[in-house]
Amino acid sequence: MSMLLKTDEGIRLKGTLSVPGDKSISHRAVMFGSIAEGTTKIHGLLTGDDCLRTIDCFQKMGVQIERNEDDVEIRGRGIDGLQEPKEILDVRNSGTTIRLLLGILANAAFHACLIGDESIAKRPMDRVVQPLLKMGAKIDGRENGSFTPLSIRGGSLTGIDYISPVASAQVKSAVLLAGLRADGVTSVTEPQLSRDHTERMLRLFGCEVEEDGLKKSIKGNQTLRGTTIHIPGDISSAAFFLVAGLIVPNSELTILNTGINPTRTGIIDVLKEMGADILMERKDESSIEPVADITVKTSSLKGIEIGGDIIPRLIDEIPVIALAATQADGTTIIKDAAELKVKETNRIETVVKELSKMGARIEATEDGMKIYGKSKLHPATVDSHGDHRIGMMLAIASCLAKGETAIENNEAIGISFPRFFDLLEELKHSNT
Ligand code: SPQ
Repeated sequence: MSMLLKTDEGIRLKGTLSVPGDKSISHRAVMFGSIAEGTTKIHGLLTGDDCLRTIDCFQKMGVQIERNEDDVEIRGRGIDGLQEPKEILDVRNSGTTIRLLLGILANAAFHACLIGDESIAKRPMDRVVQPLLKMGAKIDGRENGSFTPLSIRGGSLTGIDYISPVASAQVKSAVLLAGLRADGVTSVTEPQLSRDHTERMLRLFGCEVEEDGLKKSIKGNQTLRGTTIHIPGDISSAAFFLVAGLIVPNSELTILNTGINPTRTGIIDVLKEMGADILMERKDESSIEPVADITVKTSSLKGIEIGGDIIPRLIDEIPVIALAATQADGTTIIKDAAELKVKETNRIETVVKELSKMGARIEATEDGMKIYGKSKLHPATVDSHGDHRIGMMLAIASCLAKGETAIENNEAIGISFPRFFDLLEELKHSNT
């Protein structure tokens, strides 16, 4: 499908909005609720396609999950209570679903087959499969288990001390989840800190997770107990409106109840360094995940260098940070971000290709990109390539391009932000 976005002379963005629940936290809430003993109530679940896939997979393993809009009630079966699925588990576009599920299934003494869409078929699964094989799970798949389709038969596992070559929350989570039922202690050490929602939520479900710098450890034979979870707004979704409010002239936006877990707020740090006017008002301190209302006003931005330990804290926001950089004075260099190549698309390639069509001066590098500001953007026919974050970034870019911009494959946005286009239109005001 294609979406036509019209931008009139002198539009500005104004208003207060809420973004849908955090995708990473939503997946984990459904997964942990399913393998916990007792009932789990979730409020504010993201109802995008990725999280609906997670629900579907656990329903296929006999878990009773009832959903009323974004409120969900799960009758947990305990890890040992999951049933062998009669059908193939299809995760479609969701990397988090397949990788974390592999960690859970490594404990289950039955057989399961996992597939996804064309994008998932290109994404590396060996980063999760390798440590799980070391723990004793039986996994096979295309190219020796490196890609989907995959099949897994779990069983009795032994804890390992795993040194991960990549800073990846999906790898860390899969190994820790496998460790829940393994003999002994299971540890994962990563080169930089990735998002820590799994560690926080395991504690909420009554498990012990130990931390020693970048090393996270879990003892085997732990049981999760059902609980109640309130999911904050997704900072990765808020990111599109943060940047929109900064680069569209005469704008001011407030985004309510946004998750500000420090492992996710790299975008705030980077935008502030670029000169952004951002105000954060911290909310309820009692939640396991910190939350704030965030206000942004149109600002003059300057180019900066982004790399090193901050990359895992903003990896999913790089497409929209690249857009912000097209409107900054000077050059922005994004480096140490080769992980972008194995996301829903190769995000170095798709960002450079699509923003160039709109007049941005941007080039790909081996591990990131170089953006030369400031560019005047013009309308074009652009393509999300089936990647929700590329589609949303292009929709925000269209607000600077007077005229009509067509976004092809716009339906991908439903993966993480079902009402995105309606919300964007509601915030548009004329300057006169
Ligand atoms: O779930 P999926 O498809 O991997 O989603 C993405 C995204 O942009 O929405 C990545 F393409 O987010 C990942 C993120 O990049 C979600 C995630 C998580 O919930 O644990 C962790 C990050 O991936 P990784 O590979 O660094 O662990």
